[in-house]
Amino acid sequence: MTISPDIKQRIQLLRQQLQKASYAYYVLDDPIMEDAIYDQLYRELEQLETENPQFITPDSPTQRVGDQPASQFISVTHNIPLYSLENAFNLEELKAWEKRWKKYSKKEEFTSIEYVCELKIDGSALALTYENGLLIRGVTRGDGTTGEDITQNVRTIRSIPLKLNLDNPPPIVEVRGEAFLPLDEFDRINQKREEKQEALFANPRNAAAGTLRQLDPKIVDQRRLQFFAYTLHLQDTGIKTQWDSLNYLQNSGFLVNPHRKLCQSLEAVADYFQQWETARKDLLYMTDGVVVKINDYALQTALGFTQKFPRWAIALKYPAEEAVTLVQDIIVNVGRTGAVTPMAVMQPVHIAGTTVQKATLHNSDRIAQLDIRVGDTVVIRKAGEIIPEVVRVLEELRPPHSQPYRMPDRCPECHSPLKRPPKEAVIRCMNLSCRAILRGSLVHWASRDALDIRGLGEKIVVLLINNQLVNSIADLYYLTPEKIADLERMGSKSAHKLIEAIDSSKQQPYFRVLYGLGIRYVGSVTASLLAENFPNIDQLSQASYASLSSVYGIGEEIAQSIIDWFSIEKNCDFIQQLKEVGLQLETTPPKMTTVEVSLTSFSGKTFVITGTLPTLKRNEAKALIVEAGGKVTGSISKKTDYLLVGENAGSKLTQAEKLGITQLSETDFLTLLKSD
Ligand code: 0OX
Repeated sequence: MTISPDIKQRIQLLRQQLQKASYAYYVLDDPIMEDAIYDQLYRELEQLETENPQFITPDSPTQRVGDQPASQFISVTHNIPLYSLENAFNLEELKAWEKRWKKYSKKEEFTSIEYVCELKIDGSALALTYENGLLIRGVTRGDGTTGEDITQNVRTIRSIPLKLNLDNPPPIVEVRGEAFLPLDEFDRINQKREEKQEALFANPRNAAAGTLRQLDPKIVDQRRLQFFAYTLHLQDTGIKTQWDSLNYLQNSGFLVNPHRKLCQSLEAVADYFQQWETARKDLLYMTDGVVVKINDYALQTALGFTQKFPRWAIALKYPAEEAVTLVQDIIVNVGRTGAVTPMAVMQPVHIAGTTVQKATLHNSDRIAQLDIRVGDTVVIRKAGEIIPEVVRVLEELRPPHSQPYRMPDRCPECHSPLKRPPKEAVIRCMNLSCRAILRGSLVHWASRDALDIRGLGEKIVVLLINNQLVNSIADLYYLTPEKIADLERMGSKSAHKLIEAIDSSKQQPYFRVLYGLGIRYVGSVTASLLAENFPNIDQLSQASYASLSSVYGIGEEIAQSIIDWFSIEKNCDFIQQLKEVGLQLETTPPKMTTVEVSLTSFSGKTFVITGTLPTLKRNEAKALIVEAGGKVTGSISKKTDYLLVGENAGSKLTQAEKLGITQLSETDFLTLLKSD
């Protein structure tokens, strides 16, 4: 059969378009094509290539993920060793470094020195080789002299070009940089692992390193690693500075960190370091310092290397986010779903700007894995917005006669037996009348994205329960100012205010009530979907498994969880009580009650996201904004229109407050999106 030249041409065009779209999405962070269109063109290319395999080229977007798992990785000696960086921990040490290299250079005077400042990405270093513009090898750092050939895995990283975007690519070039896992991707992977009862990754760096050493490239492909390029090894070019090499890398199609800065003095370097000490907390990936490099290649060459480090570069590190402390106790916390989470109570320790006394131990598997005991000395870590966790136990410092910790077999609150449901990593209190479950349910009911009852926080909830004023959510609606005025620290004015807030919550829309019920897997996005498809609670309570799971976005697990919830008599009584109280249990046309803004369109609006959103992942929120015509940026400025705020918001919240930028909770955001 002769192949029509049209097919070859079509394949080439498809490839070019898909490459462009992928570059715009993964490197420029500025998509030019809808996902659905990309998928359709991709499938077309895939089919044409299957039918005409002679046209497959290694740089085709279809060739990113290999289908043969490796049996092992081959060791490769680096042509040029990958040096590590000398560390400085404060500005004094930075100054001492400048003095040292100046002395070493033996030059009398330096009129002007330029430094390139780069954020120090906390990931895994890689060396990539391109021959005639094509990626031929990707190798881990290893011990700096020898690494492992992980080309198959490297090819799955979308921000690494398979082909350089250069008209006349050099015969050979080596590019180095850092592969890393964005924080939201790290959270997603750990959440999945928790569901599957697999050991959790302690931090994004370990997760990135572990992923790169996976033998099966399909697994690597599912964990969306990214790559920032920072070193170019290229002979006989006109490039004379680190700054120009970064721009060359960017023009060749690599993702180069946009926060790099060319500094004309050590003072400017110090300013950069101080500025990023706070700002880095809002980045979507982990950084642990700033890398300072002498810009001029000639001076770099003159200075050369010590046994271990280049003399022309230094890592200026931020204070450790890990700290050592003593475990005073191990307690368990019972959440609103009855899930029992063990926590280490520790001697207070200062870490990443806050004093920490408790760290999560996740579940009994993690306890067994750590073998953590009361009296142990432990390393704890606080990373980004992740709650502190115990990374490891320093067993050498364990006191004699310590005993392994055993999870309780009864609920610490209601003493009923705890159970570990099949296929789950957590153990649960199954007593629906447990006070801990009631406390958690009330706090959730009153939370910002549910019924948003201002003034009803955990402290008041505990007082209401302890004084036997509230025994269920419905009881809230029978409280009067007189009944609560005598509670600790509650004057008549706040009593009136709280009762008013509780009363106004009766006007909150149906989907917020649904979210407030706390049905497992029903977050605010799912609650909105349910409210749209089952416009009143009776329809929802009688919905079949088939009709629930036929709704786009409602998976089997959610459908089953809803069925299970409504099959419990106590829950049906609860719904009846809510009806009697007068809560909204059916869909009414959306009203903008929470945010006093009227958005006609998201188009052209700039959003910043901070903190952990209750249900949406950052990239999901981002996708929704972009889809509706808006833009998401990483930092607050006067141009920011909205700040989407979740739990544990960082400094962006303070900045937004200062600039008077409108804040939206996830629910506010979804309400606006719906009315858009
Ligand atoms: C980083 C990073 C690491 C060049 C010579 C020694 C270290 N983690 O972000 N290394 C380097 O540079 C090499 N730059 C960086 N930005």
